[in-house]
Amino acid sequence: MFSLEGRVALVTGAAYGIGLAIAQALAEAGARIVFNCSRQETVDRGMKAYKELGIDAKGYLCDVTDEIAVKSMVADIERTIGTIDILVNNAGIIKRVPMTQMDVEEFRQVVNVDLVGPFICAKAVIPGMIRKGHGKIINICSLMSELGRETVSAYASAKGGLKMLTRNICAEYGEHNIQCNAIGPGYIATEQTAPLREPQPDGRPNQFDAFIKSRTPAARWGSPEDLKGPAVFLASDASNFVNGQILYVDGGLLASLGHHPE
Ligand code: NAP
Ligand code: GCO
Repeated sequence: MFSLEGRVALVTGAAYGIGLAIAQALAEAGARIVFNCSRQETVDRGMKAYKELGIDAKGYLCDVTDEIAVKSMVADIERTIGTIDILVNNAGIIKRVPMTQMDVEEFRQVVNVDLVGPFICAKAVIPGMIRKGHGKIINICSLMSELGRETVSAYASAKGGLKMLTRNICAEYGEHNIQCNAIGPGYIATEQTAPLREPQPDGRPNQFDAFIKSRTPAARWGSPEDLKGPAVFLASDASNFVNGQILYVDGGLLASLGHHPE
């Protein structure tokens, strides 16, 4: 029930980081991988990574906020490879700026990529899934789908909206045997969170690094590898009666108040 043999998976923004790990897991379960990024150099970086992993992936230069480009990419995938069975809405950005100092255009850009992009991609693949009689959509949410913190107002707003888009796709398309769920990663060690982990300019440890380790029962940052199993589960027949759920893969962070300092 965990096999993805014969399935076509589009993982957006999957040149490195969480997207690459998820795509690798889906490939190891048998899926054919397609991915896209908004910069050619990133597509090239991704193609090199897949080749080194022995994965025959196809990469597209496509910005998830550009509906015309997304529809063209999906049509080309359907024509050259096959109908998309699995969509992972992974592409995302973050801007860490105190809200009162954030330009409205910066706010709009984050929401555009992190919320409008998944809408555009899901809207493009659902018709094919309906024709085929099944489909899996996995949105990559966040702890910020549930919690706020300083400097991430745009990101939290987008990821909170993505949680509700997940539930709405479930409600609207469940009758077509389409399951739309989300993975909510905790704090994962990728390029996106590097500024939260790197030592301070004077060489002292990053206080946020210590904070996250104290807030997380697992007492560590997650790795993209930690997301592989949950992704295969939600992409496979093993989750055919799971719909509209957010699966938090956070080392227990959301369940805990955190350790009282000694
Ligand atoms: P990352 O290292 O910053 O990678 C983001 C990827 O998305 C890159 O390949 C990037 O390539 C692509 N991308 C960005 N904007 C795009 C656009 N407009 N169109 C297409 N592709 C685009 O991020 P990550 O840490 O792996 O995170 C991946 C996802 O997980 C994001 O949605 C993030 O919000 C979410 N997440 C991350 C964490 C964490 O702790 N790392 C935790 C929870 C959720 P280009 O720049 O070339 O387009
Ligand atoms: C931040 C981090 C987080 C993680 C992730 C947590 O600045 O707080 O980037 O937002 O990326 O979303 O689930």
